[in-house]
Amino acid sequence: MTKKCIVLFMPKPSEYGYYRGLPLALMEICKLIDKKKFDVKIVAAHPDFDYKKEAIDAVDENTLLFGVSAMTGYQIKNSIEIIKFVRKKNPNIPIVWGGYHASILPKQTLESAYADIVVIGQGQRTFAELAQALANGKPLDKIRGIGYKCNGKIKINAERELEDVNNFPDIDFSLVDVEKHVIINEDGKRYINLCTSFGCPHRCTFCVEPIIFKRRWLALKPERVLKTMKYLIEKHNIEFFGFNDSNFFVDKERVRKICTEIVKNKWKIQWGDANGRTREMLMYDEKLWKLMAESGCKSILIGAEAGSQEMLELVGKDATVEDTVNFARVTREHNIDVVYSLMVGLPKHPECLKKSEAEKIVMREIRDILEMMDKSLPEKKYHAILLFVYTPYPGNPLFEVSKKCGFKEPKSLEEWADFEIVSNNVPWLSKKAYSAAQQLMDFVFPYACDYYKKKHIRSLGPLHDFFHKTALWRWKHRAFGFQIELSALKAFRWARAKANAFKEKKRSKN
Ligand code: B12
Repeated sequence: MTKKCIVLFMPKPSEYGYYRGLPLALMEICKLIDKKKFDVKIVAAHPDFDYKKEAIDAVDENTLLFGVSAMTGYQIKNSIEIIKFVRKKNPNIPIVWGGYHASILPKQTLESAYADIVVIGQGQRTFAELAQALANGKPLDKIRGIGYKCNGKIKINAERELEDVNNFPDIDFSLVDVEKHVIINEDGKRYINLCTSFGCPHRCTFCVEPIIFKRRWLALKPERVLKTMKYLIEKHNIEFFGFNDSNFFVDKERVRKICTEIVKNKWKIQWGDANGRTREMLMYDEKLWKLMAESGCKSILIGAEAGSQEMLELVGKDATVEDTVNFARVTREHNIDVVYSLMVGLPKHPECLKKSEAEKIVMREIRDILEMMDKSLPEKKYHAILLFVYTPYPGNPLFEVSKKCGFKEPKSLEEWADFEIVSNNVPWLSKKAYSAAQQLMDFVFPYACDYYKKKHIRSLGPLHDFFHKTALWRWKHRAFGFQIELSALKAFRWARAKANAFKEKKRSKN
């Protein structure tokens, strides 16, 4: 009998942006799939592939299901675009959605014509059971952790308990062309992404993790992490590991063990882009910081979020402004770079209902953030500061506050597909406040910091130096009006995006 084929698609994160990293979610859900019984084809929207053609070509009469993974926003749009073609080719193939968006809003996702089944939350075991049931024509009502359509009605089954991730086998890297997902980073190192833990024990009110993982943190044992790293070093000559974990640093003994073994094995690698928490990591002892640096830790991503205690409390950060300042000092001492992630425009019911009040709050948030960063990096050597305008993502407490403040939530999967992080989604942000935030997030921080320096020099040449100086000047003088550099950059980006879109259109026509 011919083997049934599972086709899985990882969409693009934004219209013109690609994610080159490994499609880890799809590789994770194949861990318990019996390869003797099923073939698996993973298609990732990658700039080097004609991913639309590949996904559609992969579908035939032998396809068991078509699965997609999506976070809220553009990934939904890109998935629907492909699903339309799949439906046209064979309307009987079950369409399975997984990932954060479908997990938060399973019923609403199933209300769409483009979804037949959703897998809610952790997918490894649920997906294997689902594939087995579909292949055997068995009913789906006993599979925990899914929702599905049955005779036009939506059914959401009993929840599935979170399972220890050490129960699952290692990732099968033969599922993808790993080389295509190796990125040469700014230092010329062969970079790959891995995820070694899932969830986060904290309670940030803007985050989706407490809903999906119920504040649990499920981590692979150090031996398992090291085994995978060893494989990638030996087989693919990986020199930099970027960790996608939501919080890599929860268990300091796990970190210690991983770092100790890296040093002991004399692996010439670097690692970083790992998410951590200031308060948690300030408890690390000096020996561990030294060990981390020695093992090649290059960068840590910190959700610093805000520059005032009031806002930190609103987002449930359980950390102080001083924690951010102290964290900057400790990491500087160990020569580890920090990527600070910050937000402005948080909803503060009932103040947000009055736009003039909201504007004052946002301007104060901006001032507080700059003051905090000035204190954190007194020598003005900035690595990376990522500023976001707060965007309400479904399912968390701040999303509910946002609704009270006048935010109109999208009401269907198709509406969520158009939900863009890059636009001003919140009604309480006045034009003036949004414009000041934009000046900081799109010009001042990216050009004052070193993070994008090489990339900017490549695209702008000597003009980068001029932008760098004006960015620092604007920062120092808090001068956010008259956005001449930003307007020039926007025009440049617009032209580049149009050229890329044209190239992509031409490619899919061929
Ligand atoms: C890497 C990453 C990205 C990449 C893209 C990744 C990609 N593959 O396309 C980039 C950097 C581009 C990105 C961008 C953004 N991201 Co992001 N990102 C991540 C991150 C750090 C890792 C994703 C990952 O690989 N996880 C590992 C896999 C194994 O876990 P998983 O996805 O949960 O998969 C499991 C289940 O969900 C399920 N499952 C998943 N897919 C499927 C599919 C099927 C068919 C099935 C059955 C099951 C299933 O099974 C898996 C195994 O249990 C996550 C946080 C995290 N740790 O997950 C945030 C996260 C997904 N991002 C998030 C957000 C908000 C964003 C941004 C909107 C904003 C921002 N500030 O970063 C932008 C949006 C894009 C844009 N317009 O630019 C949120 C999503 C919230 C939401 N409501 O969707 C997350 C959860 C971070 C957070 N805690 O808030 N992101």
